[in-house]
Amino acid sequence: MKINNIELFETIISRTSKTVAAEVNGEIAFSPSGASAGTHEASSFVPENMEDLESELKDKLEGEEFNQEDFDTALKEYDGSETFDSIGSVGIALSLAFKMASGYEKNNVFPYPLGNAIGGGEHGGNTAIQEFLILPVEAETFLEAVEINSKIYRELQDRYASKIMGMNDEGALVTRMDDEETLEKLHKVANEYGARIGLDMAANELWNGEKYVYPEMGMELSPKEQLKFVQKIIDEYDLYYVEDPFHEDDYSNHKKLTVETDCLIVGDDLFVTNEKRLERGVEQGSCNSLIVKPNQVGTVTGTYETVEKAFEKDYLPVVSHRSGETCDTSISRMALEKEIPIIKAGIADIRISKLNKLMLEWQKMEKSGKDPKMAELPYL
Ligand code: 2PG
Ligand code: MG
Repeated sequence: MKINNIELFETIISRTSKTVAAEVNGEIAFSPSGASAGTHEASSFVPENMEDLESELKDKLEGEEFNQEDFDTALKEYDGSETFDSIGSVGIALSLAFKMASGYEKNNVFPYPLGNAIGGGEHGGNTAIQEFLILPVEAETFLEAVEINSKIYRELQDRYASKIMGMNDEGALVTRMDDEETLEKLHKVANEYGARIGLDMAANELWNGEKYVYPEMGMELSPKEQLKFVQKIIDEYDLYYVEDPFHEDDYSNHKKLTVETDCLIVGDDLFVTNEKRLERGVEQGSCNSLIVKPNQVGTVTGTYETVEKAFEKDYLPVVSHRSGETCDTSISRMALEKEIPIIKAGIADIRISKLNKLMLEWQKMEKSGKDPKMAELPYL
């Protein structure tokens, strides 16, 4: 594709802090922003000299022909690092805008929406665990899947009204319950709707260098005790999905947990969508699934290399929003293009832009006789 026009803009995310939007040949994409970001992620910041950057990038890129890989390489060369240490969020915004301008393929396999029902940790809330998630595994259509998540969310609001204080950064409910009570209540309600539950423990944020700390429950667990605790709650609450149960450099305990359970053990801060970190996980047998967040690795090319490696090695990819979001729908488009079986994109608030994109695509395919279907999930 020939680059006719590049522009950069200052915009905001759902937490109201600044982010970057980029336009390539008339198509716009935004960079999201994480609160519980891993230390091995690509840099994410809004550069001060956006106007100078825009004019330098125009000089360098406009009028030239690129494919996605060459474009992403040119961005890294301009930056001078693999992790966008100079241009920060401009990197992923431009890479996503280029992809948007060159077009996403639409396959007819849809992801299951993994919804954050009750939240805590760095995203705000009473629990130490960051996300209490629901997955409507019995849904036969994407619309039904979204409806089940919405019903569970509203049911929680009604049934536990006296315990609910509001919503957090991701639109998840903030309650007065501690971690175990939340698990108990969510398990009960999700069961009634045929959904399974999961957690993003975001254990980096619990880890103080020696122990995993759960202030609400007065617990401080050594890595060995953390392993036992996670195994216990997997059994007790029939968890389908556990993300980041250990800190970002603990490949060994991730492996111990993976071999002893038959649920998804998902690396987010552990892999940061980075093919090399995933390879190390594959070698060691750590996790059987991974979070895919384009801005963790900084480019669409890097994201897709990691997704392809995951499929090759039988790791289930879960494409995910960040806690600081915009209405950008790139991850929904990626899910359809790469047939990614799960999308973690919230239930309410600004998160619905990603769900709505997939709801529209499902209905469009039905109308045109393209026979959309839900992805196949393992361990059911
Ligand atoms: C996560 C994400 C999204 P953040 O940890 O998986 O839910 O949070 O964007 O704050 O890293
Ligand atoms: Mg996470």
